[in-house]
Amino acid sequence: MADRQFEEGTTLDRFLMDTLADHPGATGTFVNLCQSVALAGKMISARVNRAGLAGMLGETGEVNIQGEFVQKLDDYANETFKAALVHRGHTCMVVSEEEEEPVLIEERWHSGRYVVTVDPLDGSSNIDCNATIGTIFGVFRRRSSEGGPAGLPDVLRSGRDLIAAGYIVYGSGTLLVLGSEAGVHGFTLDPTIGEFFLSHPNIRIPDGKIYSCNEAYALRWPPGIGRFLRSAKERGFRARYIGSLVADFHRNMLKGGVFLYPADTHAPQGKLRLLYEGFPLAYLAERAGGAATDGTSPILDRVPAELHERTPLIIGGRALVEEVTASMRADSV
Ligand code: AHM
Ligand code: MG
Repeated sequence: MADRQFEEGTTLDRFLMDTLADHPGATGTFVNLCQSVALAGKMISARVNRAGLAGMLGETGEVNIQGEFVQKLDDYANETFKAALVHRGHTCMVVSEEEEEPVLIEERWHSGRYVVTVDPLDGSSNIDCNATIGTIFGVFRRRSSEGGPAGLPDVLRSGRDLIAAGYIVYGSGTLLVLGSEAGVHGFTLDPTIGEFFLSHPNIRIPDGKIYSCNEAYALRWPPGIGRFLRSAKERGFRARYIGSLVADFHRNMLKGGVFLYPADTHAPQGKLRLLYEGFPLAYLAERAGGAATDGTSPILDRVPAELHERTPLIIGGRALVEEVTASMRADSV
């Protein structure tokens, strides 16, 4: 079905209904879930666009489970996502980068079919300077029986179990990229009418000569990363790094290249989170013909032992990810 052609300009709703038609017997619950995600995305986009005016810049004064200062917009995005997901009956469990524990779902919604992982506002250190930020999400089908509450085994599982993932970038425009078995497609928000329209059908990561990493940390990295970067420079690569994973990843999805956030001597497990960042983006990369590894094995083969588990992340075009991973493996033989 990934090869099916969708017409540019199609609304997100129409696209979802068309893909639903490919699944006779489907109940439309997944469509409802995607509509809830899109609604949350529109609300966050509106708030991001007038952040400087609405007194929404700066920190709340709280520190989150990751030990990072919570920005007011982090808080707003987290609350908005929770509100969009927990009262609709499609979702039995939400785990958020901003929440220590899974979000509590009322008993009457326990029958929900899906589990959602979300980084409500990725790249939030960029908020105050108007650089691109975004939301990242992943979707599992629950494996516990519907009716009772979901539990940790519904989310501490292989990334291969994801059935969909996506992100929303709040940049010069707002774009929702959705990956599922129907392929990876991008929808641009027309803010004048509040509707997402298909603008980037069937995204495939092209070959590209871009590397994206925080090279200020190079002295702390494994030598294999340094060898790759030297070779990339000799081959005429360009460096692009915003410091907002979702924005760096999105650019590389469209232009090719590789994003690297390796483990280092300060962060031996890496910085990025497996459930909220690694899994969803790895799912999208693979669906778009790319790859993602932790330097040893494919990200999607990992099984997190805890909600906020971190991971090194090498992600982007397949050939480049394989080249970096091979270079890192050479260090361990
Ligand atoms: P966040 O989810 O709290 O915003 O943190 C993750 C961000 C990523 O978006 C980005 O790739 C990385 O942290 C940047 O880290 P660094 O400043 O160390 O380069
Ligand atoms: Mg993040």
